[in-house]
Amino acid sequence: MNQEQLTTTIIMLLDSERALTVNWGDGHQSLFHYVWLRDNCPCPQSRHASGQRLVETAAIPLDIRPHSLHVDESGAIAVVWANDGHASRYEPAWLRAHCYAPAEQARRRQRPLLWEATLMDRGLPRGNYSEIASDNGALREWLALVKSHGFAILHGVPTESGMVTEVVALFGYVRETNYGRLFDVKSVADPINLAYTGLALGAHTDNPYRDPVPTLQLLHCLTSSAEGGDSTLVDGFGLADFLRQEEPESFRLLSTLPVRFRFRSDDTDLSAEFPLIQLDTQGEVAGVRFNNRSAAPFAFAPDLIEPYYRAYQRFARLLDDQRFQVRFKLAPGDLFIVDNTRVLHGRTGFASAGERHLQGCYADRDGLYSRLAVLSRQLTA
Ligand code: NM2
Ligand code: OGA
Ligand code: ZN
Repeated sequence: MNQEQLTTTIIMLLDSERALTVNWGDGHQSLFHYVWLRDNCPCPQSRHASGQRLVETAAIPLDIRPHSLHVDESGAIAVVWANDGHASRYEPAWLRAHCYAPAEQARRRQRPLLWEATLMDRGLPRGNYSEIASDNGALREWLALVKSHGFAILHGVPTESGMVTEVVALFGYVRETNYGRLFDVKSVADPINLAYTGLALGAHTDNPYRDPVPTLQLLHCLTSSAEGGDSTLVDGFGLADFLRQEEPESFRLLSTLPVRFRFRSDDTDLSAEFPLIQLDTQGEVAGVRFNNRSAAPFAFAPDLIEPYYRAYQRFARLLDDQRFQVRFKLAPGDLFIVDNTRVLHGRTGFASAGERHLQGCYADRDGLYSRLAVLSRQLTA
């Protein structure tokens, strides 16, 4: 028997008052509570053909117990429940895949692939428009790069207006905002946003003044004859982890104190308040919001103002540090996509001589991940 088979082979069952203990062929032990097993019975009365649950979770007696329980001839666990005689059958591969032992959950969790400037030597995540538009395998690879790295570049996108939304259509839906379905990023007179000037933009996430924030941003280069305007990207998760190691107190302040962000124009007044570094329930970095030009005046208890400025400046300087930055210059036909909750983007300033014209739009990551999952399902079937 190979390792794969051992992990889904039941060696021994041990039933106690509230739960079933399963010993697997590879030595792992799982605990499955009876209430959990009944809740997750896969039979057609308990699960609709759509995959959605029919069991009324709230109606399961918390002290539910099996009347009988054994491993059947096919290796599955067969249970008849004492309270109502309902029969359930659980495939070992399904049980193993859903074992909730913390170590097993950690093993299954997909960690992002953190990067810094050295990613430029190893090669940036790239794809080609004509390939991803015509070949699902290539599309899957490119979307997987977006998921693992939090960004990817795409070459060969026709330099026609609106193509950036065609790229989004390959995996999801445009998120329309006050800036439009798509927006032109170029230097204009009377700009409503510093993005529409030739000024350098330090690494930032877009629209932190919005809740929910757009989780993806795309920028497509149509024209680039001006000097400057290089793109910079920083892995906010990597940087936050670095700060946590170097200066735990700064990390604590940035991940707990909320900062308000605002954007106002003639027709818009947006405001949202979040810590710059957001943590998940495990204490892992789950999101970054940083945009110096749209942060509202800090409003903390007086004794926190100076410590907060120290932490903020440390974070901002690290964002500016070449060690963490990936840098490239978009040529006409190039596009990049960023996970706007993880990767910060910026640009160097550009000259007024010549022309620089990008088109951008927002989209959401849930749709991209869904498309990636469906492609992976189809291509491995
Ligand atoms: N633009 C390019 O989030 C921001 O305010 C950055 C966004 C104006 C849509 C610029
Ligand atoms: C933006 C932005 C970068 C650039 O429009 O949000 O950050 O390269 N632009 O112009
Ligand atoms: Zn931006």
